[in-house]
Amino acid sequence: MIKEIKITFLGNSGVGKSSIVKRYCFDQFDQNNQSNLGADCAQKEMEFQNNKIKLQIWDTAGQEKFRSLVPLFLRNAHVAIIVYDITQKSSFTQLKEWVSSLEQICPKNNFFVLVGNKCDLIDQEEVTYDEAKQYSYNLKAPLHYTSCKTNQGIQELFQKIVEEYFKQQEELQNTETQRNEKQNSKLKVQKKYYSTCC
Ligand SMILES: Nc1nc2c(ncn2[C@@H]2O[C@H](COP(=O)(O)OP(=O)(O)OP(=O)(O)O)[C@@H](O)[C@H]2O)c(=O)[nH]1
Ligand SMILES: [Mg+2]
Repeated sequence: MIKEIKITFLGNSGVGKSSIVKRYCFDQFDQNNQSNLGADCAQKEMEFQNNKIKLQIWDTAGQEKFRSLVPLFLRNAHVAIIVYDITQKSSFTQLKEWVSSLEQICPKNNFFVLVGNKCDLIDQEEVTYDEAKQYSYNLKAPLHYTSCKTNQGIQELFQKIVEEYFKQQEELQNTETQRNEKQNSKLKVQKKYYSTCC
């Protein structure tokens, strides 16, 4: 059976969301990429532990006027990728707004990662790696650095997301099994009690 994972990209306009998707899905980079006027969807298949995985990738528009559409693309998302541009401080300080939208829309299923994009422009950086790392640590979200121009970190980003997704699924399943086992042993004790008392 093919497992489908829905991934939604979030972040300010111009941080490079569409460029990450383009680089990963088509191995292309456009220096003058056009801003989204709505959300686009791309699909890509990959293998993970001998399983075929289909990634459904939603690339949302970062411009303020399209923000009301974002919840539509976050519902049912398995993973959110929140992107900032390492050369633009405001895209980093506004991460908290993206995180809070995500927490409101998907309170239970808010597995997300942070991406510092345009790491080829390190000489123009306005957000240091240490600052971003501290922020991601506080949020308990992994941090990835990428460059769509040089392709740095792009494959690894998606590989890690899929790995983490399966790890979380396994943990959820284990918790569920433990809960069921506890429930069953409680029932057994109750049954024993009732069968001996009369
Ligand atoms: N140098 C460099 N430029 C990048 C990188 N990623 C994206 N860009 C450039 O940044 C600009 C904006 O990129 P987009 O991918 O369109 O940004 P976006 O986040 O999709 O923007 P919206 O669709 O408006 O939300 C484009 O001109 C890209 O070429 C990168 O890693 N390095
Ligand atoms: Mg875009």
